[in-house]
Amino acid sequence: MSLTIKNNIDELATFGGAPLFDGLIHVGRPNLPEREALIRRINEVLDNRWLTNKGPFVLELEKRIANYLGVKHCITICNGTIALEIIIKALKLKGEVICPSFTFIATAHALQWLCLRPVFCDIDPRTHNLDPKQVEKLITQKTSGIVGVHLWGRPCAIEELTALANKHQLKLFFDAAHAFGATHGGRMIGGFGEAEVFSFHATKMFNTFEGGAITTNNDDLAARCRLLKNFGFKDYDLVLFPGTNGKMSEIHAAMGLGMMDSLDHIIKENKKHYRTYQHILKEQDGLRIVSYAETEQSNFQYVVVEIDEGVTMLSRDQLVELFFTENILARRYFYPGCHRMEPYASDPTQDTDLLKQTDRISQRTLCLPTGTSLTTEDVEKIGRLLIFLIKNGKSILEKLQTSIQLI
Ligand code: T4K
Repeated sequence: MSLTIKNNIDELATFGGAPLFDGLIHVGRPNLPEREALIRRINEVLDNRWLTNKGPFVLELEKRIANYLGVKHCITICNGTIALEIIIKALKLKGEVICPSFTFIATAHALQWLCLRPVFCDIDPRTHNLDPKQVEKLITQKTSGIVGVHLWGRPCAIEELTALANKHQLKLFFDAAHAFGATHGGRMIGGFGEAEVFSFHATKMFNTFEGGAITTNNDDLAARCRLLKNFGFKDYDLVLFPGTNGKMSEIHAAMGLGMMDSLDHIIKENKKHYRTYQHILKEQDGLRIVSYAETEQSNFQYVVVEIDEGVTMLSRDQLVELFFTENILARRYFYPGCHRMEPYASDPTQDTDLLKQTDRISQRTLCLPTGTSLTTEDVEKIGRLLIFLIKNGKSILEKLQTSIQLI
C-alpha cells in the first residue's frame, strides 16, 4: 500500500500546509546503545574512581575495535579531528599534503592547523572519492603525503593511491571517519595505508558521544601516536617530545563498549532504511541514490542522492528548503567544498579550475535522514515526499516564483 504524503502542492508546508513531521527529523540523530548496560558501566567508572588516562574501559574498547577491524593497534582519541592531527604529526608530514576538497572541513583543517598546506584534488564523480589520476598531477617536490577519504563509508581508490604513494615515496593515510564497519576487498577498513582515522562523533553510525581512533599495523607508528596523545610522556617524569592531550575518557569508552554490542543491530537498521529509500527512489528520473557495493560490507550510515536539476526543475537547494519547512533537516553535505571555505578560498595558489567535479557534485548532493531513531514509515514518508516534490517540480517552481513576485 502506498502512503499518501500530500494530495496537492497547496498542502506543502511552504505554501501553508501542515509540516509532514511534527518534530524535527535530523540527518545526524545519534544511535544509542542499550541504556541499562551503559548506566551500569558508568556506575562502574564512578565506583572505580578511574575517569581517564589508560582506564580499563579505554583499554577494553581498543582491544575490541582492533579485533573487530583485524588490525594490530587501535589508539582511541578524544575526537576524529585530533586523531587526524596526531597521525599527521606521527607521520612527520611537512610541506604539502594532497587531499580531497569534497569532504568535511576537518580533513583540511587538521593539516592547516599544523601549518601544512592542504592541496585540494578533484574527485571521480562516479565514486565521490579522490581521483588518483588527478592526484598524480598535483605531486611536487614539496608533497609529503596523501590523505584519502572514504566518503560516505565507500572505500576510496586504495590500490591506486597506494601505488602512487609507493612510486613517489609519499606517506598515505586514510580519513575513515565515515567507514567504521565497511570492507574493501573483503578486508575491514582500518588496516590500509600507514594508518586510518575514525570519528566516533555523536552523529556517526558508531559513536562515543565525542571520540575517534587511529588504527594501524605499524608498531612504531602506534607507539608514537600513543606518546603524542599523552603530551609525549613515555614514563612518569619523562617526556620525549611535544605531544597533545588526545585521550579518550572512561565515560566515552563506556559508551563505545555499549555501541560495540549494538553495532550489528545499527548496521541492520541502516541497511533496512537504505533499502526502503532505494525501493522508493529507484525509478525516478533526475535523481540517483549513491550506491554501496553489493559484494562488500557497508554501514549504510549516509543516504545520499544526486539531484539533476535539469530534470527535476527544482534545484538541490530548493529541495532542501522545501524539506526544512516539512521539518526534515536534510543536509547539503559537503557543500561548498573545502576550497570554497576560509582560509582556502582566499588562497590564490589553490587552483580551483582543477576542482570542477567537486563543485558540480557538491551542488547536487542531498543527504537524507536515517539511523535507529527513524521508523520504516518515517523513511517511506521522506522518500515519498522527495518523489512528490520532483514529480510536481514544474508547478512548485511556478508557485514559488509567483509567491516571490507577490512579496
Ligand atoms: N573527517 C570527516 C570526513 C568527517 O566527516 C568528520 C566529522 C571528521 C573528519 C572529524 O571528526 P570529529 O572531530 O567530528 O570526530 C557533523 C559532525 O559534527 C562531524 O563530526 C561530522 N564529520 C560531520 C559530517 O557532521 P555538522 O556541523 O553537520 O553537525 P551538526 O551540529 O549540524 O549536527 C548534524 C545534525 O545532527 C543536526 O541536524 C543536529 C543533529 N544532532 C547532532 C548532535 C551532535 C543530534 O540530533 N544530536 C546530537 O547529539 O557536523
